[in-house]
Amino acid sequence: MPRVFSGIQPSGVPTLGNYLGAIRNWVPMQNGDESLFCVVDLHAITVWQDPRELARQTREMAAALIACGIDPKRCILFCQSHVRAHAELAWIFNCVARIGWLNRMTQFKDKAGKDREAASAGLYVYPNLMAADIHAYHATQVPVGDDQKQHLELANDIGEKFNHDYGVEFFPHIDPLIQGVAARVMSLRDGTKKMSKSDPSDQSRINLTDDADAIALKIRRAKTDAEPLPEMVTALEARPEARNLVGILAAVTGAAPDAVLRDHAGKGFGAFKEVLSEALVAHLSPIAAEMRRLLADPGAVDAALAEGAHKAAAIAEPIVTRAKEIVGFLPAR
Ligand code: AQP
Repeated sequence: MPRVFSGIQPSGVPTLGNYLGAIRNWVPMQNGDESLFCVVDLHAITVWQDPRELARQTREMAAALIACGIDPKRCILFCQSHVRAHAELAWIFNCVARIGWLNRMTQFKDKAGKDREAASAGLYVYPNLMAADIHAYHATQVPVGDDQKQHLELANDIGEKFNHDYGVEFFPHIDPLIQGVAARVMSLRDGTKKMSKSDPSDQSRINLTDDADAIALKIRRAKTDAEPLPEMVTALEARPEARNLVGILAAVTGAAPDAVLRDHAGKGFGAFKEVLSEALVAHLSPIAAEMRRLLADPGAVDAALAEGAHKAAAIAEPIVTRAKEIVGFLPAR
């Protein structure tokens, strides 16, 4: 069974996008020490994080993952900064990756905004750290939302260049696993922007901690258009907000988008939004309740992360030690 690795940043409360695009797909991939799920706090600080909030958000993210079905006894769940191998291998990869490769990364352009000179150097080399996260475990399967495809291609370019430059077959090829009808969930305020936990507008997203009233209000206010719903999803090509809401309902109910449309074709969004809110509340409220229960005992969440870090380090350290030998570093005694 190939080793699986995936990560999520503790940069805010996890959203419906994180859940449908990533977390829920991790649940059936749990396979003991062959599956690693990581709260990537080193990535989170590539943009400013309030230090008083970061530790709390990290624990909250771990609780969210457990509440969504990631069981620390059936996989390795840990916090990235607890395993040094990530940062060490990332430095080597900073020296393998080419600036031209990083210049092509669209996520850097989106996140840095207009004033690129003011972005952190960490944000620029973020994809090298992501490559290290995966290669430090010789993981070959990486479940992600489709926004991360470009970073995974870069991780493969880095692994291949390392192998080529040092004349070894050390880092394996990584396969992205991009799944589900809602592979990319879009903002509720702008159907051309992805739903993000750090979007300044809370109305743009559904948080996994939102209660029924908050969900209903956000869906009622979600941007739509004046046209009735069509019969086929192909007719929603030029209607990103409508397509997004249909995709979300399909994803939470497990129906195909065309099947969702068959029930609503010819109608406006009023009734559709009510059905969508109800489906979201039914799906998400048990997760929010479980998160509250877990966070009532923060010590237990921290203990689960500590055990995970111990197991993760036992896999990554020999791999990164070997990478350092390949590079020619004098072994530490
Ligand atoms: N809107 C989305 N639709 C589908 N998948 C998504 N993911 C994120 N947003 C969506 C997937 O969630 C996983 C973890 O993402 P991350 O937290 O590491 O970083 P991100 O992609 O930058 O997520 P956010 O929510 O947008 O965080 P911020 O606001 O901090 O940048 C990834 O697999 C991602 O594909």
